[in-house]
Amino acid sequence: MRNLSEPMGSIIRPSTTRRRFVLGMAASGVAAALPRAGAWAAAGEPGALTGPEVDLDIAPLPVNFTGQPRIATAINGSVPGPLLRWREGDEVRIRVGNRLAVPTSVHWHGIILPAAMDGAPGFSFTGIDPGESFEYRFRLRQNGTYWYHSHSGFQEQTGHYGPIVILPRDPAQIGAERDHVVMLSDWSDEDPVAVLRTLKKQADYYNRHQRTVGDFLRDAREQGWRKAAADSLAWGGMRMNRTDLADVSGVTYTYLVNGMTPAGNWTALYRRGERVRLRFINAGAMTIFDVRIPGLSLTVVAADGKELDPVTVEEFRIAPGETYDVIVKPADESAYTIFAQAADRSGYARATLAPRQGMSAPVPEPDRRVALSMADMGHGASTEHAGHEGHDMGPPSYAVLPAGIHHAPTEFGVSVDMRVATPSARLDVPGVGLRDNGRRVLTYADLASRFPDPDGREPGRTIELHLTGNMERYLWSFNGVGFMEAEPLRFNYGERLRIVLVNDTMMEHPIHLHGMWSDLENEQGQFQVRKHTINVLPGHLNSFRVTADALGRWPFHCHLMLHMENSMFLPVIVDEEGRHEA
Ligand SMILES: [Cu+2]
Repeated sequence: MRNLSEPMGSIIRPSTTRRRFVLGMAASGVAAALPRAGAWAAAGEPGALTGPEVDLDIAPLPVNFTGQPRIATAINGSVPGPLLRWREGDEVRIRVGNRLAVPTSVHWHGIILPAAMDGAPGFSFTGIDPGESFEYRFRLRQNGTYWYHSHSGFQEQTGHYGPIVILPRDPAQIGAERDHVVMLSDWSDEDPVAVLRTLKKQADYYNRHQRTVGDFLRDAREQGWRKAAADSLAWGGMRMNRTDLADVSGVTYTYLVNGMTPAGNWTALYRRGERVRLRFINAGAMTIFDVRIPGLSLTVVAADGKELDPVTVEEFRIAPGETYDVIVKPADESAYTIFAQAADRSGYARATLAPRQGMSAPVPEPDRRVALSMADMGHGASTEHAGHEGHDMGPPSYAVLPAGIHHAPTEFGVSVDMRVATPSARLDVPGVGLRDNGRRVLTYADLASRFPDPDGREPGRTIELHLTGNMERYLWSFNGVGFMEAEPLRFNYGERLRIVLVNDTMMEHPIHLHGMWSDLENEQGQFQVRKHTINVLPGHLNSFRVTADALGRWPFHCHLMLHMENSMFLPVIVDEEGRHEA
């Protein structure tokens, strides 16, 4: 174990007790004495496994991220697990051994493969019992940045995740002299089961940012009394706590980059003039991150593994499950801070890009916390269009739902405490806390695949699903129906269909469909970008196309772990029996 009598005080310079906790007492959580441990931490380069045959060993591992010894769920003795560097076209074989006391699994997030290899227990796969092993085998039909993680219990929260880089068969169109994985995650010393129990008792427990009269007065000063009062009344009327931007926060989380705390300062090396490809992966269980590197422009070249028309920004939001590849080109030999603040501003993950180990650059303070506004919720969207004011506009029209949105009868029950009447379909919305922050922030409107619609057919039918919840009871669902009661969604094998997601809650939900791509559409219902995880903003509507070319039973769920568990989760069945109509 790390010698705790040598705190990292000279690096941390804590201003408060809580800040010290947020930054992490220990440099890295992984015990240095164990074999292969700290592969990520020690050299600043990931422990990579190359070649099509891989052995992964899932076992408990003593760690210490905060000064308190804990047990993580590790892969080959490290958190994250090893980088799997594969080549497109190869057939890979991964033997996974389970040395835990409970069943485990490995899900290959974003990889197109047969259902039996997908690794979600209870679907086309039974899980890996203690002492048992399982051999995964599938051919790689794609390239790019992906990741793997447990689909069993809360193991992902406790360290069971790792990155995948699939090199293209043909040389990449977008070159870089350096290549680093930047895997973001959130660590809690609390047992995730206890965290969920706490949230069930008091949903705002980890939210230490309740609004006060002082906040209202500040809003009034900045926005004028009328707007502040109108906002306040509207929120009061919906019985919502508008500051609840994250269920679980820096109160319990320490945010990690490649398994290193902010104090540990994981460092990516570069040489002057190099193009550096940074492969960001959000492996956080419950944390949406806002990422920037002060002093450098970020050219985003891939989303969820797939190449984009490059777009240059200063900041991007990344939700759990998503990946973004970014090219930076430092022109000097300075250190730069890779700064990933939690969307609720309760803490941050931090790393450094530098020509040498041991360098560092100033670390920004987290931005001021901004409350969710009616504009963020889409309610204000009609007044954002030039020339329109007030509430006398007709109902908005949606290209993908010509008859308007439809709340299912199941949405009218105790499991749903809010429905949005006029969701916004706009993609050029940065998300709460990023609006007008003075930086050029990536939005989904900026993401354009470098290829036309890979299917080419218009969707044959549309399935409308609402993302629903009851914040106070900490219940999450599709259309007000939790996983246990839900009828599976049925796709006809071979069809092209459209899914419309309407977010009736005040939280973002990164929705992930296994086994098939999610081809995000623009506001007009045209193909825009191929993804595997679509982060739907509060009060917004997103649509995507699916080609149902993968037989079997597949999970479809929110990638916020406690939302998935509790239980924004639907089974999808792709079969050839009969026709299924919307
Ligand atoms: Cu969710």
